[in-house]
Amino acid sequence: MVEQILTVIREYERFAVTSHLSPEADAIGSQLAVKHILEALGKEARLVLRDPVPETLRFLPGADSIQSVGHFSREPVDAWFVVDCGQVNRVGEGILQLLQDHPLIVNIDHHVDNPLFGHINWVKVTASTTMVLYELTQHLGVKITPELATCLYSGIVADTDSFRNANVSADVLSVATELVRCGAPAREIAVQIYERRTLPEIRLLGHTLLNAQVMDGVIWSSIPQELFRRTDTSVNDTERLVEELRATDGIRVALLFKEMGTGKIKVSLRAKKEGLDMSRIARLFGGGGHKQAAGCLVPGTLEDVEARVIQEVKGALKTELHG
Ligand SMILES: [Mn+2]
Repeated sequence: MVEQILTVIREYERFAVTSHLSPEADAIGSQLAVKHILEALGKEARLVLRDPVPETLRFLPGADSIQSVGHFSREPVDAWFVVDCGQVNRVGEGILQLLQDHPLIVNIDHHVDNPLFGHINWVKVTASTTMVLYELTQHLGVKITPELATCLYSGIVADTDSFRNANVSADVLSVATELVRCGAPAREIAVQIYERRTLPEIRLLGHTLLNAQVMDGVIWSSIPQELFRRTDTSVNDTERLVEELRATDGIRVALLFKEMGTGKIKVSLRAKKEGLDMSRIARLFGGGGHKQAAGCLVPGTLEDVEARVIQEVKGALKTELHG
């Protein structure tokens, strides 16, 4: 499959690149990395995302070139790259339609449950999609500029939760080392990703921690619409709140429930240790993700969804304990 991707890149000239809804550093870092790689080879790359680039990720080199669906040119392209998408419908409305009739979709991802929706698929279970793209640069012999290094490194930092998740390996650390050597500004990237919370976000974090409940090794907190209103925040301001819950000593699983105001509840699931599969539980509710970090969007009320998800998590903990 790597060979096929190399052939596509060498044979064709015009590419489009996209990623998932609510894009984070691995999604945008991967998308921009593909652009830098293609342009280094003299190819044309157009980028589109359904959701806007978050303010805190605008530092990623090339972020300004990412277009909204409305502004995206409908000029034909030879191939589409879809990066960091565990499911094709995660690209969102508008882009999904553009992909549907295209004869050449290249799917590059690291989600274990990726159904290989592309015509060419390179799905490797590793820390980040940018890890896979680093490998692509090695196959292509593309020089890693500071800009490309910044995009690749940011994806690794975000998806390892700053080198703290179980997906950190010697390989991940050595790629990260190489990227810093190539000019990725490690401290600057850490500040951009972790230390740019607004005061309303900090207040929302405070409420989330105050409202947390713990039972049988599970910690959870819920954010009703009313709390979003009171703190002048939205679901976009909940990045990494669940990781703060997971920092509690002695817990096994952390859950965050967010009332979307659309009759649906967004659930983030985090396992403290390897072994418990959060993506399996997320899939029961129509979601997906990784073993240690997963999510789902569930129709229902806050109380109802809380009860159902917590019951599944407790069941999984029990099964793990007793065999
Ligand atoms: Mn990712």
